Amino acid sequence: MAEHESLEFGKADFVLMDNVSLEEFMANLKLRFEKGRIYTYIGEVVVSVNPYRAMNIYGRDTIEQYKGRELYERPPHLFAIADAAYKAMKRRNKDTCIVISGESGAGKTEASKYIMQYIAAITNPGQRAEVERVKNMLLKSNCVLEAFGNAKTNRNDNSSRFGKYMDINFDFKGDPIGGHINNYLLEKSRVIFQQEGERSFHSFYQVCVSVYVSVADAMKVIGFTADELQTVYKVLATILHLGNLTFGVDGDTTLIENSKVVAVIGDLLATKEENVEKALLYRTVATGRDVIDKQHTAQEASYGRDALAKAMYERMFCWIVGRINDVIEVKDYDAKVHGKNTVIGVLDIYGFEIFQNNSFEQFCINYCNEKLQQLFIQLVLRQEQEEYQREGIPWKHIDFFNNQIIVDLVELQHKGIFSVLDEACMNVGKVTDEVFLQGLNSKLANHVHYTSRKLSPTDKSLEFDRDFRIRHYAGNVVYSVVGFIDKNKDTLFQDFKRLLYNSSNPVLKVMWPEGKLRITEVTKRPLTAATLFKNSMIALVENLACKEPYYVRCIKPNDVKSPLLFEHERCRHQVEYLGLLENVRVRRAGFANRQEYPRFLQRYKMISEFTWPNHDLPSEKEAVKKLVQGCGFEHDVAYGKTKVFIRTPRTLFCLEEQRTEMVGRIVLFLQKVWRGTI
Ligand code: AOV
Ligand code: MG
Repeated sequence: MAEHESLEFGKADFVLMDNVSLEEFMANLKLRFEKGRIYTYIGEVVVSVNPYRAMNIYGRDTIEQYKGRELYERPPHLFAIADAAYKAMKRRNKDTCIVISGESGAGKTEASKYIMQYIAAITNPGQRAEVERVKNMLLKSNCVLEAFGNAKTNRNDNSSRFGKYMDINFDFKGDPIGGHINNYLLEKSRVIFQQEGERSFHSFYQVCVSVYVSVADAMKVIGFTADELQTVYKVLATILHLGNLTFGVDGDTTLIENSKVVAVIGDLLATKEENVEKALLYRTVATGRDVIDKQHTAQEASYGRDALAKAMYERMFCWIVGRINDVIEVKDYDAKVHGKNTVIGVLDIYGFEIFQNNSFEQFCINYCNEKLQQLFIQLVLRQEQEEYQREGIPWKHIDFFNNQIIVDLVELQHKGIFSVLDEACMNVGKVTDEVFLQGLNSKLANHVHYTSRKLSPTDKSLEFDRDFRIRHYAGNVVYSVVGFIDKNKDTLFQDFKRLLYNSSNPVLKVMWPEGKLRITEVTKRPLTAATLFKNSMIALVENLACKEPYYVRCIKPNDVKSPLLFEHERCRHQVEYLGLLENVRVRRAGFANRQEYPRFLQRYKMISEFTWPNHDLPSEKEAVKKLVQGCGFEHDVAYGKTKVFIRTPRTLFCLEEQRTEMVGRIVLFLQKVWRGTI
């Protein structure tokens, strides 16, 4: 429970509600939003409502207020969660992670930046140069990745179009000594197409104006060389020029209509004009022992051009992440192998989104959000309840919607949507989006979370034959199958890879190592985009699940970016699908802290005459009972089979205070004995 806030701002922790009801929850959320209190706890989870205005709550003075404090000592804030994760890492040697979730535009990326700023501000009191360097790199990398990976969408002017997980490594002093960024599926189709009202990645616009100066500066600080920066500009320029290329036909010949552009591209890519032209118009194929050049149709050539633009951008993005990792990764061999090296991971992904037209990218993004919701369920709602049952603590089960069924619908082997898609892609003969849709309809006809125009012909939301609909945890989304097959196969003709590898620009060449292979050496079918994404999501969730998680649950108050508007229905929907009320119920009925009896006794035995220095009770459990009774905390504690459960954090805080006092007294006593004054 947070103190130092008067009740006029509502309840700082939803756990303190008089009645756990949706109405009361919403009233409290609204009141706090209107009073400028954008953060509220559910125990250790932070609920955040996007204020859509600059808040004066992230400065140095605020940081000082939270530094080293316990969660409930100060009003709710992201800083308190960051500090809790940091303390757990430092005191208990635990790897922790901060998972930030919420739909598009809810404030995840902003939150992740404030969290990183906080961690940077409270560490390295000794001003060690190497640690300062690492911190600077970590902060600068945000600005670079946002330039290349974010774009304006109809949901958010600065929408993350890639998933980002950043590990920060700490040494035994608790100072950051390095980091590592994992990036997930960039929405590269944005390079060639944007829905109405949207834009391509910021980087394309920043090339033209001075804003880019700050990004370029950040890149220089990180260590990108002048040649590397030049290559980045050239790749962006190439993509823009590719967009101007058109193809036509003359009899049997496919040709480039505006061939001047080809010369420009050749120049930018440091390769011969005729090589560019050939790669755009022909495909080298191996037939038996022969290698022949097969001419593209105009349609194939356009497809190739778009694939090239997308692939060049994606490859450059991954290369930038790789270069940042080169400079932030823990270098010191000792720190890696011998030193205590703990991490705090910060996850900031693309939020759940529904657009006018939803395609493969939205499908992947929304699946990613399902996975994270499932993790939240596992860690916060399910395991918690299972532990009470296991330990024999009286417990009334709290129901919640388990979205595992939707996760399975997408990712299950053989039966899931990704499997059906991969199968359709491998079809011999006809490989079309319609074949994929037929596959879905035949395999998933009876699934309660799946339907399509064919299965529900009278359903108004399914306008076209190509539509299918998924009932996601966060709402219904209609997807169009158009483009699923292509995007999943993600084909880039080998000729382009060889073209880029053979560039005389060494920076560009590095991005395309597989261009080294000759046509006859390329045999393996690459994994599909869906399979790669699924595997990366499964690995991500496994990685998060083995860390101690801290959650920030972001809510978007309205769709018009207004700082004043709290749209009740919009917010209620989010509170519901995020499972926040269930979170309150579990938390309220549950216990904030638990410890195994021996560990608890070891830590607090000095505060009770029954246990200090030793106890003569039949078991450690009995000894803990006696200790707790003696301190007067009986009402706030339950005894499980192997662990003692403490309901409110305040009790633990009191125990800690008493312990600190006793340790002080014991030390004083021992000093006196030592000096012979006793
Ligand atoms: P998202 O990361 O959750 O969306 P952002 O963090 O980009 O959302 O937030 C969207 C916009 O809301 C920002 O550009 C700010 O204008 C505003 N905003 C968010 N949090 C704050 C805050 N704490 N203080 C002031 N303004 C804020 V997405 O990446 O689209 O899923 O994909
Ligand atoms: Mg974002």
